[in-house]
Amino acid sequence: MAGEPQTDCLFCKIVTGDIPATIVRESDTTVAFRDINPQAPTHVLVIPKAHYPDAASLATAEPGIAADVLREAGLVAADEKITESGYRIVLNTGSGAGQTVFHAHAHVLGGRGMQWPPG
Ligand code: D5M
Repeated sequence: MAGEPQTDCLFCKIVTGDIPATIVRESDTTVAFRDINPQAPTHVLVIPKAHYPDAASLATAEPGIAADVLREAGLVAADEKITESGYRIVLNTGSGAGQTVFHAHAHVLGGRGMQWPPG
């Protein structure tokens, strides 16, 4: 069923604590933890506790939780003191765009200069 935990999902296992992660924030609906392969001095992932394969399907099914993910991303940036220098929220969607984990997640990246367009 949509939103239910998936036994083969890495991020569902982080939500349940079956796989360890460095958690930096938690809300009723979301968890934020440090990316295992950081691409910037700050690189935190914000995920919904409910399982949806990507951000668009989350926003369609649970727009309130999608908004929670964005709010928490902003709060991570504030905690990490990167709001003034600027930061990037990335929602890779589909393997062609670089998505490797099919549980919705927002990357919060900051603490260094950024290029545009992204690679
Ligand atoms: O991003 C998926 C991200 O998930 C990628 O940047 C690595 C990160 N990752 C993978 N496994 C872990 C664990 N166990 N802890 C923390 N971070 C992890 P994507 O947009 O799908 O490419």
